[in-house]
Formats: sequence, C-alpha cells, structure tokens
Amino acid sequence: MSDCIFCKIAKGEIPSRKAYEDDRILAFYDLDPQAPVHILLIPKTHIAGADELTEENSGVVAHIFCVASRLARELGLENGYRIVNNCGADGGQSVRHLHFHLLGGRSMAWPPG
Ligand code: DGP
Repeated sequence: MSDCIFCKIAKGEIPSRKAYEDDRILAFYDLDPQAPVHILLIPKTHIAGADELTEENSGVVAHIFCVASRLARELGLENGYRIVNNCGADGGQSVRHLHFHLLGGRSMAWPPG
C-alpha cells in the first residue's frame, strides 16, 4: 500500500529504531512509548488489521509471537509483558497495518480503558 506509513517503515522509506528484522517481519520501537519497553511488530506484507486475517495470510502472526517472546527474553522482561493488538475504530487502531504492541518493564492494569 503506497500510502501506508508502516509499509514505508518496512521498506526503510521512513526511518525507525529497529529491534528485529527478517524477510517477513519488522520490529521497531514505538514513537510514543507507553511502557519502558514498547516495540511494534509488523508483517512486511500489508494486512490492514486483525479483521483482515485469513487462513492463507495468518502464518506470519505465529512468527510475530515467537519473535516477540524472544525479544522479551533478550530485553529482560522476565517478570512478564503484554502483547496488544488494537483492531478497528472501537479497538483504538490508528494505523491500518496489522501490528502488535510488545509492552513491558512495568506492571499493566486490567481491564484496559
Ligand atoms: P495503534 O493505536 O494500535 O494503531 O498503534 C499505532 C502505534 O504506532 C502508536 O502507538 C504510535 C505508533 N506510530 C505511529 N506512527 C509511527 C511512526 O512513524 N514511527 C513509529 N516508530 N511509531 C509510530
């Protein structure tokens, strides 16, 4: 998607502070961190949101969770962490490119607001 900001970040057209990258996904630090560790994990292929996942395109989600787990371990989040996906307007999704927030380094409230 030519006008998608996360597609541009995935292609390196917009700079980001990378935490991990391979041929399928990119993990980079959130511009507006909500926790001491706040990383976004995205597929490089454009998927607008969790509401556009299918049996065919969802394999990358398992990969994202495995990488998130590895990053959490490497970043010392042994006390726990949260992985968040906001979907659609009511879910608070502001960027329509599937992404998972990896948040850690502080205690999280539940339920979220
Ligand atoms: P969400 O509200 O779930 O759609 O989260 C979008 C997140 O993306 C939000 O926490 C801020 C972050 N974000 C938006 N634009 C940029 C950007 O250009 N660079 C980085 N690093 N993060 C961004």
